[in-house]
Amino acid sequence: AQSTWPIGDEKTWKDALAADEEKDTDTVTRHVVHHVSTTLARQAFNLDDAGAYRACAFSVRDELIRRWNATTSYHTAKAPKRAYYLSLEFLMGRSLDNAVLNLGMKDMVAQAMGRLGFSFEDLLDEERDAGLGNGGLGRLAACYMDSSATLNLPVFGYGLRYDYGIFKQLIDENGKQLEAPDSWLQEGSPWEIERPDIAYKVRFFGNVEWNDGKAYWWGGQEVIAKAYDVPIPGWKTKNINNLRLWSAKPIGGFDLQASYCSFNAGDYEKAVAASQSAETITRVLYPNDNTYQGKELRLKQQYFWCSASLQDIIRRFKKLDLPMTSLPDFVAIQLNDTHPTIAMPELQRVLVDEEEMEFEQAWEIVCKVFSYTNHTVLPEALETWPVPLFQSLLPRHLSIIYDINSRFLHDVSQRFPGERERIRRMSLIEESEPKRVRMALLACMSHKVNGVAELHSGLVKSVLFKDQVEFYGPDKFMNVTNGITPRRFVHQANPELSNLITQCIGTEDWLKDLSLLKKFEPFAQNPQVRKSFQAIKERNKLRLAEIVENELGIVLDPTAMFTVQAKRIHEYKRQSLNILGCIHRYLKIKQTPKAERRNICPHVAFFAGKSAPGYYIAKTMIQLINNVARVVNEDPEVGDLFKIVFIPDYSVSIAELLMASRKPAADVSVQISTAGTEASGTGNMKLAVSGALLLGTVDGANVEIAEEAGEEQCFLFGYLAEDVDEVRYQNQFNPSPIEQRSQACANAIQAVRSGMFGSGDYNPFLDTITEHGDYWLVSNDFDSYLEAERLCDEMFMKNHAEWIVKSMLTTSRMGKFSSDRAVAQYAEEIWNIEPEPVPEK
Ligand code: T68
Repeated sequence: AQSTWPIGDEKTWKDALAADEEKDTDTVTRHVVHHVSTTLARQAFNLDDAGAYRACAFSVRDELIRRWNATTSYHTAKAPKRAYYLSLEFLMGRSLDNAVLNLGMKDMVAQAMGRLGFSFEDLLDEERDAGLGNGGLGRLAACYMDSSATLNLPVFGYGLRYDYGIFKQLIDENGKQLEAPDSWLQEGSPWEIERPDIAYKVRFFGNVEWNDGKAYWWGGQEVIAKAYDVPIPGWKTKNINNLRLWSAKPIGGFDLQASYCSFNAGDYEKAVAASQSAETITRVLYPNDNTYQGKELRLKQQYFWCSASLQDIIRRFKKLDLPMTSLPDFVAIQLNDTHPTIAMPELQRVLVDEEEMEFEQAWEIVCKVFSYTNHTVLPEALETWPVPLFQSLLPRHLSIIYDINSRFLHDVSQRFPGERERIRRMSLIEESEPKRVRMALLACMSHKVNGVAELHSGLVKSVLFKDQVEFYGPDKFMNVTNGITPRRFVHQANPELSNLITQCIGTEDWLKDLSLLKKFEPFAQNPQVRKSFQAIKERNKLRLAEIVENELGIVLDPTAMFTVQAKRIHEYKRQSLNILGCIHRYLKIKQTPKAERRNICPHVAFFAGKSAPGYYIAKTMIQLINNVARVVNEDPEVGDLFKIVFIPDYSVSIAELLMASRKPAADVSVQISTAGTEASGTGNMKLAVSGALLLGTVDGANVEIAEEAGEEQCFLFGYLAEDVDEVRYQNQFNPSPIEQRSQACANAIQAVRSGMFGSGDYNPFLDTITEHGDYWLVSNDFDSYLEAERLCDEMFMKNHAEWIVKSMLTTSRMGKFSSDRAVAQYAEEIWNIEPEPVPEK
C-alpha cells in the first residue's frame, strides 16, 4: 500500500491529481489541443485528419494510463493469483473507438473533436490496424484480453512486438496475391508505452558444463528483451489490464565491448552486424497459419519471448518473498497453442539450475503452473523441432527435455509393460532422421489441455491425444468453446443493431452478459421490430455496396443475397468449394432461358482472406477467385443476378465491416471446411450475432451455433467428421471418376480448364481434386453443398419474412459465444483466479 507521500506538498499533489481526473468536453478539448501543439508540434492551420487522430489518441491514452496505474498499484498491493496469457499473436485491430467506448468517453471525445472541426467517425479510419497475428488464433487472444479486463480478472498478456505485422495483401492485374510489408510502427503507435526500465537478458547457443551435478549454461549470444506495454481497457470498469510485448535489442546498443579494445573498421562493422542480428528476432511475424515451418528464427522468437516473460513473472512473484513452492498459488500460465511450450523446460531450468530445487519437485510445480490450448488437429500444423537445431540453440533445454522424457517413458512402461509401440508413440522425441522434439506432447504434461469447440475437443481426446488420455486419465482434457467480444463485434461494428437490441430489451447489460440476448427473441414476432431489424440489415448492405463500388468499381444490387466467406485461404477451409460453386451458378445462369431468369435469386459472393506467401495452392485459389469474378462481373448476360467480390487485404477492420457491419452486412455466413478440420472458427460467431444464417458443414463451432440457433435456422450439408476418413481412403485408393462423385463439380472444373477464366495455371490446384485423391472432399461434398445453397436461395427469395425471423432468432440465440463466457470458464476451471475490481475511491 502507498504509505508516505513522495516529496513536496501533499495538497499540491492531491489537487493536481484531482484536477487531472476531471473529464468533460472542455477538458478533453484542451488536452487534445495540448497534444497538437506539444506532442505533435503542429499548429491548427496545418492539422489534417491524420494529425487530429494522433492528438486525439494521445489524449485518450493519457486517460488509459491514469487508470492503468491505479489498477497496477491495486493489484501489486493485493497480490492475487494472476493468469498469464502467452500468445505469439495478438490481432488487436484498431484501438481508438474501443478505448473511448470502454472508458465511457465516446460522446465527450466526439464532441470535442467536432468542436475542433473534425468528424470523429472519419478520424477512426485514420488508425492503422495492429496486425500482430495471422487469423483466428491471434484474434482470439485479443478477444480474451478484452474480456479479462471487462470481467476485472487479473490477466496479463505476453507477446512479441513485431516491427512488421501480417503483410499487406495486394492483388495484381492477373488476380494474383502480392505481399507488401506492414510497417505499422512507422509513425509510432499511441497505444504502447515504452518501458526502458523493464528489460531482461536472453541467452542463445553456448555450452553446458556440469559441476557437482549442477548445470551451467554459458557463452553463446545474449540479447536484451525490452518491454512495451499496451493498456487493455474493459467495458465499463475502472480496471485496465496489461499486454506486455517484447522487442529485441542488442546488448549495450550494439556490442561495444567487442569493439572497445581494437577499434578498427572491421570490428566496428562486425559489432553493427551483430546488433542487427539481435534485432532480427522481433523483426517480423511469421505469416503462416495452421502450418509448421521449422525455421531457426521462429524457435529463437519463441524462446526469446518465453524467457523474458518468465523472468518478468518470477521477478513479480519474488517480491512476495515466498518460497518457490508456492508459485502455483500465484501464477497460472496459459499456452496459446504449442508456440510457447519451451516456457515449460525454461521454468524447469530456472527452478533447478538457479533456484537449486530438486528435479522432480520442480517439474511438479511446472506442470501445475501451465495449461495448454490446442487449436488444430491437422498433422501439418503440429510443431516438432529437429533435435540438432535444439541442441545448438538451446542445449540446456534439450538436456532437460531428455531427462523429463526418460522419467516419463519409465512411468509409461510401468503402466503399459511391454507396449513398445505405445512408448514409441508417446515419447517426447520422435525417432526420425533427424530426431525431433514433439512440442504438443510436452505441452500435454501441463495440468489442463483444452480444445476450442466441443467437436474439436472430442477429436483431441479420441484421435490426437488418445494415448495421453489413456495415460493421464480423462480429467486433464476438456473443452472451452471459443468466443468473441460483443463490444467490438456487435456494439462497435453494428451500432444500429446494438441500439435496437438495447431499446427492445430495455438495458445495455447484454453487452457484458450476452446470455441476455435471449430477451430479444420474442421481438422476432413483433412486426415493427422485424421491420427495423430488416431496415438495419438493408442499410448496412447498401453502405457495403457503396464502399465496394467506390473502392473496387463493382456495382452491386443491395437487395441481392450477400454471402460472406472471410478467413485465411486454406485448402481445408475450402474456398475451392465456394468458387467452384460460383462457377456452377454462372454456368447455370447462362443456360437458363432469359424468360426464366427472374426465378433466380440474385447473389453477391464475397470472399476475403490472405494466403501464406509460400502456399502455392492457396495462392492459385485466390487467382482463380479473382479471375472468375472478372468474367462473371463483366458478363452483360448475368447483370444483377450474380456478382463476385474479392475484398483485398482482409484485416480486423475489414472483418468489422463485412461481418457485423459498421457497414456490415451478410445474409449468409459461409463456413464450409471439411468436417473435422476447422477447430472452431470465430468468424462464424461474428456473422451469426449480426443475423447471418449459417451455410456450413458439421464442423468446429458450427455444430454449437446450429445447436443454439436451432437447425431450422441453418443450412448444413456435407459428410460428417466420423465418415471423412473412409471417404478419403476411397478417394485415394479406389477412386470413382470425378463425374460420378459430382457431375456439377466436374463441369465447373472443366470450365476452368477450358480457359473460360483466363490462362492462369490452375491445373496444380484442380489436379488436387481430380488426380490426387481429393483429400479435402471437395467433389464428395459438392452436390450436397449445391442443394444447401438451393434451399437457402429459395427461402431468401420466396419467403423473405421467414428469413428475417430466422435471422433474428439466430442473433438472439448467440449468447453462448461471448468471449466473456469463455474467459470466465478458463478463470474458474483452469486458472483458479478471481475478479479483482479496483475499488471506487
Ligand atoms: C485457428 N488457428 C483455428 N492458427 O484454425 C480456428 N497456426 O478454427 C480457431 O477458431 C482459432 O484458431 C481460434 O481457436 C489459427 O488461427 C494460426 O493462426 C497459426 C499461426 C501460427 C502457427 C499455427
